[in-house]
Amino acid sequence: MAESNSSIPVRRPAPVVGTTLREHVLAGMHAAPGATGDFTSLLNHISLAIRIINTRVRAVGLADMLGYTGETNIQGEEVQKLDAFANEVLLNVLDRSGFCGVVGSEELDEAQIAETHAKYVVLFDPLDGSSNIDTNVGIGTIFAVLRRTEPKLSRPSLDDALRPGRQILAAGYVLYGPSTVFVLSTGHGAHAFTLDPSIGEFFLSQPDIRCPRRGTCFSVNEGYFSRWSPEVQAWARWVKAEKGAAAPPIASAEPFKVPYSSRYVGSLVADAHRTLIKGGIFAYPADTQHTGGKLRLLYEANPMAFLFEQAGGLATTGKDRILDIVPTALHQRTPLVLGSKDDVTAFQQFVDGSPT
Ligand code: P6P
Repeated sequence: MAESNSSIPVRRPAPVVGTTLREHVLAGMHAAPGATGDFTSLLNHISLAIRIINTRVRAVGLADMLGYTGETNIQGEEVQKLDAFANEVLLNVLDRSGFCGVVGSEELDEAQIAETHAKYVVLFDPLDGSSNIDTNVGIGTIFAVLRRTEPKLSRPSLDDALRPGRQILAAGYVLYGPSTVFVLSTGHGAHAFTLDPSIGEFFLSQPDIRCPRRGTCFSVNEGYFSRWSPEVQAWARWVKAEKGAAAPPIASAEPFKVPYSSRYVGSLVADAHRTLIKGGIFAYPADTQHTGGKLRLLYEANPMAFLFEQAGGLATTGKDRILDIVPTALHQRTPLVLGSKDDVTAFQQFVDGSPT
């Protein structure tokens, strides 16, 4: 697949269920004039890394991969053996691809800057939700790809990575759940591929995912209720239809059905995937412990925001569009509210009272 030149109309064949991921990205390349095949090859390298990680995730209890390495990463989190393995696989495969000028990982203090004029930036969380590994709960890999602006005229630098998420070329996540599902967007819709482990191939299983305009489920860690702002607390009371809870001033033809159901796994990829497919809202707001939010902008919030917008959903800080944030640091954090248009808008009504 290649970056499509938005000024040239591209004819993309409608995705067909059963198509392999490889065929899907190739079709994108053929539909994009002037494609070099580099982007296609990069995505295929990412798919290879994911299939290697998946093999180890599926046997984590048998391959002495449970537990911790004894190290702590820049986030101040204990590094699980599987975190380190997934990180190493992605770094090695991307390095061998020769396409990455800059690589940023949740597990690396600093971005890796290539000596070449390679034209892509890849940012990833190699294994998100790893505190759930030992309890066999869904975990995932999240990544974003950007194209360096003038790859042949400049040497790679961190600035290539510190760009707003609206400039993302491709983003995806993999949920290692009952099946291994890879959700990918290259700017032409969001599509889910399911791994057939018997042949190690991803097959298109949910083309053109659309996040329902409104859902019936909210996903937030309510254990932190006392840490939230009064406005977020008011939203939390409303979604549960607590007595006397204020309703959002959202002008909506259809009244909201409250109380919502509550679902929270504590693994972003699992909570986000459910929200993308079923609708509703996921929120990790700022709180007194995480005054700038907990989730990382470049390799968690931005890829998720790109995918949700491609599927017709919204992704904000509770106030501002995630994809418009101009990053200032590789590991900066952000509040994240994503999901169905109406549900995210209702949240926003509580937080900033902005008119619809
Ligand atoms: P909490 C996992 O550690 C993670 O980074 C995300 O995957 C998840 O959404 C969030 O943190 C859970 O955080 O504070 O609710 O445990």
